[in-house]
Amino acid sequence: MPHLRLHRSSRERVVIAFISLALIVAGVGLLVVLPACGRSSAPTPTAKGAPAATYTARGTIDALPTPSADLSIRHEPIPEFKDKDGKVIGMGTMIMPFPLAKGVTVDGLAVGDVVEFEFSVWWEPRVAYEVTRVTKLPAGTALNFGPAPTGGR
Ligand SMILES: [Cu+2]
Repeated sequence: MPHLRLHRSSRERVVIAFISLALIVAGVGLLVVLPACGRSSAPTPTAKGAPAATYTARGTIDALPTPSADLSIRHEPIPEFKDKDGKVIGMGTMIMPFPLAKGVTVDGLAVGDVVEFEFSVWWEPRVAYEVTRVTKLPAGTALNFGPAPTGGR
């Protein structure tokens, strides 16, 4: 009976199609679930504890952050800057990368802008800086990039 045989095989095709569909759905489900698990177990970026110190400084925006580079600021001397042991060593003018603390944005800032900013320092487990606030100062605000007045070495 060619007709019956045809009927059977088309029913088999339907069953195979359903099994394939089920496997595809299961596969896609795994792909969706696995990265979500990976994301939730990722280490938090701010597992550093309380900062050793926080400073306020002024400078100009040298470069805005990109996916591969931090915000870069040319800052005035920071005479009160302390080393790992708490000794005041000061920090002279430099162009320095500043990772942004969570929630801090540079919206409205452009290269060359004069800013006042606050940043925290950690020495443990390794030296790290994070900008916690960036405030734009009026254009033309005079900065002094002179040598650091420090008691440092
Ligand atoms: Cu610096």
